[in-house]
Amino acid sequence: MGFRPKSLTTNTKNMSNSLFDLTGKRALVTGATHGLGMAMAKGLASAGAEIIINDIDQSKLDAAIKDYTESGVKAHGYIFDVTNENAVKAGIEKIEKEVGPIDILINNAGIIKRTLAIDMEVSDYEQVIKIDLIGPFIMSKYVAKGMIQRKAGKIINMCSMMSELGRDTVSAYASAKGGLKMLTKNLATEWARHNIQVNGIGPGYFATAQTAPVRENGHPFNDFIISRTPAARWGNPEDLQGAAIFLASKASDFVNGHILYVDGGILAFLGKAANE
Ligand code: NAP
Ligand code: GCO
Repeated sequence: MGFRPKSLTTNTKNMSNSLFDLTGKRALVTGATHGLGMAMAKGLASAGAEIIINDIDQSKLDAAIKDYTESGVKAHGYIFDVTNENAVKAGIEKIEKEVGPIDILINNAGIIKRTLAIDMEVSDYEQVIKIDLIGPFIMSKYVAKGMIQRKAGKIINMCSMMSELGRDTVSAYASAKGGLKMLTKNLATEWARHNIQVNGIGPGYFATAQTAPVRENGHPFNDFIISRTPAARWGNPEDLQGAAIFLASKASDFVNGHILYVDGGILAFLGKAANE
């Protein structure tokens, strides 16, 4: 048998677990009062991380903290708008003072406005870009300050199928998510030297409040997405937990600027003729 490092022969099971162990790590997930953010936060908690969540709505935050507690997850909650630089700066200072240094940041907060470009108000376009692209920049800038000092950190940006593809009505969102893909790659190149890994997760189509308008009540988009997805289903938020744990853990210490698509095969699939 060829050379096998001692650690692989003596405690492979323990070693593989320690690669994904987040015990002692603090994770901040923005917009995590429900949906994909909550699922990923609970996933990180299952790997041992201490959870900090953010939102802009106090009543949703209070309800979410109750949900986390009932799920056995002790979550700290903080209210600030990710597009407000002063609020983000103050929020991160408050978190690092009250909870401790942030080791993992998931830039999850986001909105979508579905309007054909020709009909879209510039102000609506600007709002999507502000929350979905400028927000992650502001968050990353202020969390990275401490990570650079500590020479360690994990930043994960929530990209999208629309980081790669377009479709009617989502031009603002695609612009933001396409930009977020490139922001991820650029921050990765600037901060890798400080042992900060910046990567993205690109979900396919997931069953959350954000997609409910085009998924429920017999909307034709529902059948379309199921036909366009080789896995023939919408994603469940829990389907993202493994990717989040991987990109938040030691297992991804040499992964930089990567967008990990969790899409049931959509991006791999050209589609098929109607009568095939
Ligand atoms: P969601 O249900 O719409 O949740 C978005 C969260 O972001 C909400 O908690 C919202 O808070 C929060 N938020 C919005 N604006 C904010 C701001 N300015 N500051 C702080 N928090 C803010 O979305 P989701 O489906 O869970 O998706 C989460 C992320 O994944 C988004 O970035 C989305 O673009 C992306 N994504 C989703 C899918 C999908 O199929 N669902 C696929 C690919 C990517 P309030 O509820 O209080 O407004
Ligand atoms: C839409 C959907 C998508 C998903 C997601 C796909 O209207 O096309 O909302 O944009 O939210 O981003 O990855």
